[in-house]
Amino acid sequence: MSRTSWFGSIRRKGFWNCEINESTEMLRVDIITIFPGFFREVFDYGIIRRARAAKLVTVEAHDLRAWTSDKHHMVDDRPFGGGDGMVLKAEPIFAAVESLAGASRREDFPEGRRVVLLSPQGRTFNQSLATEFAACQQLVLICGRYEGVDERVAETLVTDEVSIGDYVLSGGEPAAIVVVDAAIRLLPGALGSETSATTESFSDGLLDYPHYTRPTDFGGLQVPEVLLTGHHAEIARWRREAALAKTKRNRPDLLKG
Ligand code: 9WO
Repeated sequence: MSRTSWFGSIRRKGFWNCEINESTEMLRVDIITIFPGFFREVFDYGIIRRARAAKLVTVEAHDLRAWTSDKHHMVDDRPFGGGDGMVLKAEPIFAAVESLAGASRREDFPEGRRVVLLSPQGRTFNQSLATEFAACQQLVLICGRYEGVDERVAETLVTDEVSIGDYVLSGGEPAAIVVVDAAIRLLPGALGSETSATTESFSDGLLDYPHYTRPTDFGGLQVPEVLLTGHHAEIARWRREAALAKTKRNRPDLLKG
């Protein structure tokens, strides 16, 4: 048997075949935005780059203007009831989701397909929601701009209205990057063998313990002695206590739940 036909037979069984992976395991992320260029490089680094190269995920940013039907490609309009600023129109957003996800009402999306609106009015994003998103087949993220998004998008189209925290941004794009990053690093195989998602912050409800590397003396700033002893049990105890102390100081809310 020649080398090429042996390789071909393995491929047909699907062990190394991306096309089979694509229909089963792969996460597809579609971002709807009026600034697709905003995302040009952010997904080209580190874990996300590696996950894309390994075909664990595809990420695409789509220009909302492509789904406008008027000759001026209007994505925004003035608010009913008056007030300053503009509101993103419902129609192009519904059309974009229809074409990217195959439906435009939340009850028509199959399980495994989530349509997310990033907005300060959403429920707060956390590690648990990141885990749910990582288990999806497709994530469609809608980035708002201007003074807001026509509320019919939140009322009937999206499955999740999500905030990454209590502050106002100039648009949903930075929040979409946060959500996509948190989900992708949780995909099976995204982290190298050197790192485990389960040993990091939040997996045990505490903040991470402090880290140090060489030199041991940095202009008089010392590394805690215990970390230099090689005594694994004592190091583990020190790390637990340091994590707890840091959580009490910076995030007491995590200890009350
Ligand atoms: C603008 C504004 C101006 C005066 C008073 C109140 C205001 N609220 C807003 C506003 O919410 N603008 C949004 C900007 C419109 C939708 C997109 N924008 C957005 C998304 N800002 N912040 C987010 C966001 C998304 C997810 N997590 C945190 C913030």
